[in-house]
Amino acid sequence: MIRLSGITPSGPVQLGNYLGAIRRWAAEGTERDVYFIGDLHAMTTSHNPSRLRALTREQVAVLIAAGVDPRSVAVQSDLVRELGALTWLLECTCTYGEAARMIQFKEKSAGRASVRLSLLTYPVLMAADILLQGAREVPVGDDQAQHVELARVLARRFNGTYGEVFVMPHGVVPTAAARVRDLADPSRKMAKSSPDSAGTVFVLDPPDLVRRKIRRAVTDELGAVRYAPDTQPGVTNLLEILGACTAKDPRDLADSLSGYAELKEATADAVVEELRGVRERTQALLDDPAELDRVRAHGAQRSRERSTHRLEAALRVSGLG
Ligand code: AQP
Repeated sequence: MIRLSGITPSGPVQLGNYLGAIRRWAAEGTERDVYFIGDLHAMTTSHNPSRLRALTREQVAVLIAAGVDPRSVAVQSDLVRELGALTWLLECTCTYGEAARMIQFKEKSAGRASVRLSLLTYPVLMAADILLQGAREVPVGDDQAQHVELARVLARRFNGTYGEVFVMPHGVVPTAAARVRDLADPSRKMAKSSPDSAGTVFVLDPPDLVRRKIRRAVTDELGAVRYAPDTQPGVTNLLEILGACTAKDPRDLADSLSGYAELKEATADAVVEELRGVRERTQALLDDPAELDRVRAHGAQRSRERSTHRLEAALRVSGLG
């Protein structure tokens, strides 16, 4: 069974990406899976080409440094021709209404004077990512579950109209994945592209910066360390992070800590320790371009080998070629 998941190079990898996704890919992934850097997805909003290239490279390095099997790592644009072709076939299978109804499109386009057409069509590209590789299992957060459902609808419609080409994928929402919130504003999730980096711990931040950000994390006036997501979101977020880094239950941790200063020190120590190895190995990989190029070339070749016959079949049954 092939499992497929991705990360978008829309900014430097942050602690939430690492604790919620990458660490799991490293622990549970196999050589057969696909963990890809979605650089094409990063182009749906305004982007800087050289920054995109650098972030893509950095993400390849972070994945390998975190222990994701290098044989399962790929860069999306290395298959841009194949994906472009399949996206077109799937766009010809999808209705405008289906694309426009995607909640993420509504959220991300709201209030913007200018919206790239690709923001509307990117769930179809995501369907192409999944269907081209024949992925059966797609681990996603709640916010992406609707996109996997669209991939299923398109696969079923395409197979039913033209002939059985695609494997039916399933979205799986991972259980108990850490959901890390912004340190400066715990009402929103930690994100790579947050307007304010004070609330975001980046995986490559030096330890003293990590400590500074955690010491300045927003808490509350109540003064008691309690696991209470609704009434104490800042404190609860720190407990979640500490729990994820130490493999302890955040509720038990709350009982063992007497004040906010102690909670912040313990969390800072745990995060610095958790990220130390990843940061050092990433830096070593970024200094070794040949190794990164080799991993990337292998990922591209493997993805192409696995998908060429499926793309050819899809083109043929559609009446092309
Ligand atoms: N705060 C988070 N806590 C736990 N998991 C998170 N993920 C993202 N943020 C958190 C998970 O990381 C994986 C890769 O995410 P993505 O790059 O595909 O997209 P995203 O969710 O939009 O990531 P960001 O960091 O929030 O980026 P921007 O700022 O561009 O929106 C996914 O599995 C995601 O669930």
